[in-house]
Amino acid sequence: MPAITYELIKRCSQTGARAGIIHTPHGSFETPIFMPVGTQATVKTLSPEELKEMGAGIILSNTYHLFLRPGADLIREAGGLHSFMHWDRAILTDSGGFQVFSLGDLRKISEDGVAFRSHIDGSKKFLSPEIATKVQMDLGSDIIMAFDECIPYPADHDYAKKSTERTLRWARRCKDALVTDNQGLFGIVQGGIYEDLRRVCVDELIDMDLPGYAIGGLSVGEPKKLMYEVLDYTASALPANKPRYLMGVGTPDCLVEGVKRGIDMFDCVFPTRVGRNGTAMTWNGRLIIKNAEFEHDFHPIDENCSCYACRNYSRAYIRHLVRVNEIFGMRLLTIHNLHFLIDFMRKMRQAIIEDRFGEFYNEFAAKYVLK
Ligand code: PRF
Ligand code: ZN
Repeated sequence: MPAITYELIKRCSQTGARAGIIHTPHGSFETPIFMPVGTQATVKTLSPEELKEMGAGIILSNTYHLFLRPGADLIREAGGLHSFMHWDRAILTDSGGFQVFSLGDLRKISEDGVAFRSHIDGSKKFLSPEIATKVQMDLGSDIIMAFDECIPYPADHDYAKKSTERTLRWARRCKDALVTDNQGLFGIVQGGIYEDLRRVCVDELIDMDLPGYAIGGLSVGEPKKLMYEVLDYTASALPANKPRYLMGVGTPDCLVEGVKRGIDMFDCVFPTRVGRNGTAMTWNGRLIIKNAEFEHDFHPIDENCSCYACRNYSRAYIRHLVRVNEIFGMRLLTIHNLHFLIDFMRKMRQAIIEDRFGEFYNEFAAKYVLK
């Protein structure tokens, strides 16, 4: 049995949406799912118990950050990331490719890998497909991501083609470097905004017979309409019996559009980051809790939300905490936002199972205000 398997539960009769279950060595979770981001081996401000209470079945962490600090050796010594951070459900780690490429001038890319300077102390570092895979093996992540290049937007066809071909060679090297049966390697589809490149990339990755596939290189500044077009042909070309993961996407409107096109997994810093900035996510769009309009508002963030923050605290109180920069205010908004998104995914899944995803989609579009 491969470490990671996908079980299809129900397919929507009108769209590409699907409900499933993903099985991992650290438990199973229902899809479509949103994965909270725990970059530094913690989902900022929350304990694992709080994450469990809101129903998180898998979290994402980052090779790049943990490789620099505290280092893979220390986490291996601790018995792996699960034991180090006291999280016994599934963990997916991103490979570091994306983070390294965000460093701009501080990096130099070659066929072998990427030389870069640490954003912490400026020291020289190197990541390659082999090193990124070895680090993720040491971390003990259930799902290991291939080391890729996220092509910037815009990029011309020639650059995108060369980069995508290298990402494919790197994916094969990651597969060769993986020597464990209880972790699964996901390939990452790149190709920029070019259909021919996306299709070649999908075909080559399918030939590698990996347990899951991610779509990378989207939500990098391109218009949303273009992202949905790329998603249309990319997601539908991926195998139906494997999980599909759209990387770095997590606003409600993009989640609905992704699920509609058959995406099963998402991650994004959005809910946690905007929460720490004083913003609450709701079915009607974002609430800027800091705003003066909430000064005397003693209602919860959302009357219908069952999260710890909404059960016990008012908008006025949370606004006060945010304004005076109290950590508890950040915690309450992080709890609410993650609870909201996990619940949002659960409601989409239920709609798919009852074959009314089309109605869910229309109701969402009617209510949700893009800001
Ligand atoms: N590659 C990797 N991680 C990512 C991305 C990618 O393209 C993105 C793009 N949205 C987010 N995170 N490895
Ligand atoms: Zn709430």
